[in-house]
Parts: sequence; structure tokens; C-alpha cells
Amino acid sequence: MKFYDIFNGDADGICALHQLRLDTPRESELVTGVKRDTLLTERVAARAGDCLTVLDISLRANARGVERALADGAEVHYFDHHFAGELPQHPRFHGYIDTAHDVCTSLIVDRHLSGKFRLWAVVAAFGDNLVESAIRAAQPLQLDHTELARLHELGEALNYNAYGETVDDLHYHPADLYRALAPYRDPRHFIYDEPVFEVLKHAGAEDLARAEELPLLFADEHAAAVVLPDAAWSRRVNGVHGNRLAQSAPGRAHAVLVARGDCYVISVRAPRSRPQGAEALCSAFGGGGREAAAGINALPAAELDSFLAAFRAAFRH
Ligand SMILES: [Mn+2]
Repeated sequence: MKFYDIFNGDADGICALHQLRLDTPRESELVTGVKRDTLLTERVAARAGDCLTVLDISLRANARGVERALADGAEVHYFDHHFAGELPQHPRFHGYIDTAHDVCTSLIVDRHLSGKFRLWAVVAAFGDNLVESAIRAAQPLQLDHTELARLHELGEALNYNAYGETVDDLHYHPADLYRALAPYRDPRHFIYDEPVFEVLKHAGAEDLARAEELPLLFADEHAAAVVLPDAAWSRRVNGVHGNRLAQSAPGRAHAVLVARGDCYVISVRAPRSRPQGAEALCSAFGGGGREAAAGINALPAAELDSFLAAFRAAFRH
């Protein structure tokens, strides 16, 4: 019989697992990856009697992997806050799913453990950008402002580490990051005793400074675009950089392009003041997403000019 701990490599996934293993320590195989690696259950070939704990990845995306594990005789404990679709009706499936907008997986685990390792749930909620939920969860702990600010920074730093195309782009493999914090019941001790927090904080600031140094490809009151080079730091920072640009000019649409061989990986954010049109634009170039934010996985360089023209036209008013 074997245990598998399968978790999103971001702050929420790591802190969810950490709380569970502080409560129930066990030798397990860790299955994780970058934030966008959400099909993790498909990597596991479970056998009868095995036990899978799955954290912070959508059940809808993993329906096939879970179904297979159950059919092979394994037990599945599933904690998550993303859209789930239909839950498997199976005696060996145990679902802890809550898709409320102010809940993250670590808060679901915190509820399951009656708040036993609340500090780590607070870190995770900050990491998932659920600032109000984090502050609410921290209330009974009576932390001072400085402590709360440090936990906020730690959440952001752990979360930042998960951004990249593959784990090679990351500063720490998420499994190593989990192992580094596994001995700590209190994140404040982790912050002071391990170099990890400082390393990630500085690396994130450095990546962002590099991105901010790049000139915009063009910018007017309606739209702006920037191209990041084909480099690991670009793949780590493009999301944060895009958010910063959007915050700095709420009336403007933004396109962040990351060069990748002879293609571009593109993310488009509609103006915050009028969050529409990103999906239609990107789907015309083989991409997809939501009205407010969408993307294209691989735009051939030859189509760059027509994309940029369409981008400007889409947000001209
Ligand atoms: Mn999450």
C-alpha cells in the first residue's frame, strides 16, 4: 500500500498539504508541478489499497485520473476550491469541495482540522490573493501588523515560485519547497530560520525590475503591449507584470507577449474599467479564456502584426 500526496505547486497547494501532514505525518510520494500543471492525477498509477490525497487542482480536469484510481481500487481524498463538475459517487471517494469565491484549499483543510495549523492557512490565503479571507482567518490569532505583513509576503513569495512553464523555470521545485517548510509548525520560524523566503522575495523583485525596464511595444490611452524575451524569468514574471500594468492604467487594455522559439505566448487583459473583449480577440487567433482575461498559447511570429492590429482595433473605444 502506497500513499500519494498530489498538490498544486503554489502557496495554497503546498500549505494545504503541510497542514494535513503536520496533523497526520506519513511517508508519501509527492506529485506536483508548476501552477498551471493541473492534470496531476494522470501521473499516478495507483493500485488497490493505495491512498491518494489531492489538493488544489480542479476535479473537473482530473475526473479521468480520479475515476481510474477508484476503478483500480485506490482511496481518494480530494480537497479543492475550483469548479468541480459532478462528484464521483463512490464509497472510496471523499470530497471536500467548496467553490465559494472567498475560500481557498488551505482554508478548506483548516476547517477540516478545526483551525489547528491556522497560520499556514493564513499564508495560503494571502498567496491566493484572498486578502480579506486571510485577515479574517488570522483574527483569533491576534497577530500584530508586522507579523501579518510578513505572512502576507511569505504567501506571495511561495505563490510566485510556482509560475513558469515547467519546473526548470522555478527557483525551487515545489516538492523541495514543501520539504523545506515541512519541519515548521509556525511560518514565522520558517521565515527567520530558512533562507527560502529571502531568496524568493529578492528573486521576485529582481524579475519584476527586469520586466519594468523593458520599453512597451506601444502604448496609448486605449491599449499597450510589451514583449518579454524567451527566458525563464519572463515565464515567471509575465503574470505579475501584466497585473501591475493593468493596475497602473485601469482604462487601458494590455497584451503581454513572451517569445517562445518562433512563437509568442500571449496574455490579454481587457481594461479594468470595461472588462470585456479579451476572449473574442484571443479565440480569433486560436486561444481562449474569459471576457476580462484571455490568452493564446502559441501565436506564430508571422501572425504578430495581424494580432497587434486586431488587439488595437478591439479596444479602440
Ligand atoms: Mn488555490
